[in-house]
Amino acid sequence: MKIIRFLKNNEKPTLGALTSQEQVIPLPYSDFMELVNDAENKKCTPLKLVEQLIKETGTTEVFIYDELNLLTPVAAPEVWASGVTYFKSRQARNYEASNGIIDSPQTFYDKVYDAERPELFMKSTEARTIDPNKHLNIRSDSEWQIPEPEVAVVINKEGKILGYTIGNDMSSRDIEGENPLYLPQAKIWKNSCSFGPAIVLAESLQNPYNLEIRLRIYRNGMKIVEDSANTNQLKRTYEELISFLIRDNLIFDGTVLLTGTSIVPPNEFTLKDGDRIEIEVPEIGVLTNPIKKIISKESHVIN
Ligand code: DO4
Ligand code: MG
Repeated sequence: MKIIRFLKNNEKPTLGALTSQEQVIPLPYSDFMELVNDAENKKCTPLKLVEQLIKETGTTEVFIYDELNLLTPVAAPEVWASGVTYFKSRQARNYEASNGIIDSPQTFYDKVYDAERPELFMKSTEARTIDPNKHLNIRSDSEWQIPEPEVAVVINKEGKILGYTIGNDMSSRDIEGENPLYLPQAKIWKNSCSFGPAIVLAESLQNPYNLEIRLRIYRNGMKIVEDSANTNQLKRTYEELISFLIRDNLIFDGTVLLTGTSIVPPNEFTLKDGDRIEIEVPEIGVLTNPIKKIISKESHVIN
């Protein structure tokens, strides 16, 4: 079962169940967590509750998915991210940090790949996260920027996995490569994160460790990057990442945790204003965002 959120009549955030015919049946909630909480109160699972609601209300009011103004499927107060959870990411981070010398001595990226404690970092807040189909920004002060297509888990405050979605951990490779202490600047800026378009309920996803992730980047209407990966290459379990995230931490219901990338566009590639990114996980959907470059002020100095 796939759950989306959209602006009904372009004004009211509304939850919906997405059918296999790409139709949307509205649900009586404005957010995903309302559904989860209602299911808990009624002592049933979100899947059972949605099935029951559809049976009771019928399909008198149905929307066409392609015509909807989509919102992120949950109003996530925070988005966190995991790093170097795939071998490919370890290689790419080493390349950035070593001026292209691949056989450099063991780096902290090698160490974190094997360490018990994973790399986890704050990626975004609700205000910095943008909806499917809306513009993601690229920074004005970076020459090497890429999308990072990632499977993401939606959790409650105890760390229980409620569902799976698709996230884009937009990254600046030159800022991170210059100095790993610049990581927050390489990862966080206005509109540097997007997720969606749907949440697949945890109970309806058969195997989250066998999800194909596909990336396509278009420029001037032409596909210029295409690649894919699979979550079967993930070095850690989702539960392992979550257990470190919630340890001694304050985590809110509806938090999203991106679980790392295994797709890195060719090293000579950087995103440009006007590009369009599509990230597809067939079991979840296609997350599409156009790219807009932040126009630099003449000087970055604040007077
Ligand atoms: O180590 C930096 C971040 C890596 C990352 O975002 C990823 O592996 O997805
Ligand atoms: Mg990432």
